This record gives sequence, C-alpha cells and structure tokens, in this order.
Amino acid sequence: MTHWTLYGVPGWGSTIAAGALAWVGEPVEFVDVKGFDHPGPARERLDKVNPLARVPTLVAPDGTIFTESAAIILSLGDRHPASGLVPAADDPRRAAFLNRLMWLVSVVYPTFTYRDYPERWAPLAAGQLRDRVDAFRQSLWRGFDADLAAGDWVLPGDAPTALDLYVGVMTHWRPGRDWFARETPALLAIAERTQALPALAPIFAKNFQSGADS
Ligand SMILES: N[C@@H](CCC(=O)N[C@@H](CS)C(=O)NCC(=O)O)C(=O)O
Repeated sequence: MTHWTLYGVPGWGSTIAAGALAWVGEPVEFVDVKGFDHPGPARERLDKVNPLARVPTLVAPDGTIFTESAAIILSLGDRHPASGLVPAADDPRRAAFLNRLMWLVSVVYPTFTYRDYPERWAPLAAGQLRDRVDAFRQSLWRGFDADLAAGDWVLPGDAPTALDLYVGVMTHWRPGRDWFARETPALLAIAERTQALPALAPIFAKNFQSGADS
C-alpha cells in the first residue's frame, strides 16, 4: 500500500487530517463513515480499524493506525519537516505550537464529545450539560482570541502551521461562524485566511458545502 486511508465524515474532525495530508502532499483514500456514531454498517466498518469509533482514523501506508489528530499532525510534520505544518525543534515557535496543539485536543475537543452526545453522559440532565459545555467552550474561544498576537496566523510570523488548520476547521462547528464573527473576529480572520491557502482550499470546499457544519 502506498497511500494513506482516512476514515471520516465530511466536515467532521477528519477534515483536519485531510487538510494536513493535502498540506504535505500525501495521497489519501477517503472512506466516508457517515453514521458511525450510531449502530449500523458504518460503525461496523470503522470498529474494525478503530474500536474507539472516532474520526479521524488514519491508516498509514505501513499499516500504522492513528486515532488522534495531534499524533497525525506531529507524525506528518516529522515526515515532511520542510512543509511548515509543524515548527521544527529549533524553531522559536515550537513550544507555543505544542502547547496550543495540546490545548486544542485535550481541552477544546472533548467539549464536543460531551456536548454532542449529552444523553450518554447525563441522561437526566442533558439540557443542562449542553448549556454548561456550550458556555465553557465559548469562554475557551474568547480566551484564545484574546491571547492572539496581532498577525495573520495563530503563531507570530509570516507562516501558517497546523494550528491554523484546526482553527479553520473548528470555527465551522458550534457555536458557528456567525458567533465567531461577532465574538472572536481575529480567530475568524485566521480561519478565512487558512481556508484560502491553495493547498487547503479544495479540502475546505469539499468538506463545508452547506449543511456540513456540525
Ligand atoms: N482526540 C480526538 C477527538 C476525535 C473526536 O472526538 N472526533 C469526533 C468527531 S469530530 C467523534 O468521532 N465523535 C464521535 C463520538 O464521540 O462518538 C482527536 O483529536 O482526533
């Protein structure tokens, strides 16, 4: 096998992996597992590769299975050090990159796990869980926006990194583009710059046709 295989759903977290693969120029076969979050054929298909049943799930040409977006980003960065996806070890932006990447996947991302399926976690208080997690996530995005230095990208300097890709994708999710435009305009401007990058524009166009936002 010479290509990567990405299991995902248009507009979901697999878009981060699809964007990173396009950024570094790796060929990929996309397997659409829409509906995997409920019992059925898509779930059975994904379970065979990733029993955690999450997207992105990415299978490397050597058969290695990635089930975490940050691992995908860092691994593609290792394979393509000149791509700019991940700042190199001696880049002064490296520490801030790692810190923000870990924050995105360990603090922001789980809010979707709990908010999108509140009945799994709090069947007797699903509405309350939804409201609290929505408010928490909004506070996270506001804090991120307030921390941004003036500039075109999340990190200082002229070049985008994978952090901009996360922002580009995640600002399509709740609380939605209108909220980001109103409350965190600097983040939204980064998202718009990112989705106009020539390597990424086709990925964003494919994943966020109307109705793909979650
Ligand atoms: N930590 C994982 C999170 C992946 C994740 O939660 N993906 C969501 C879709 S965007 C998912 O698969 N949700 C289904 C579920 O929680 O059942 C990552 O960074 O890749």
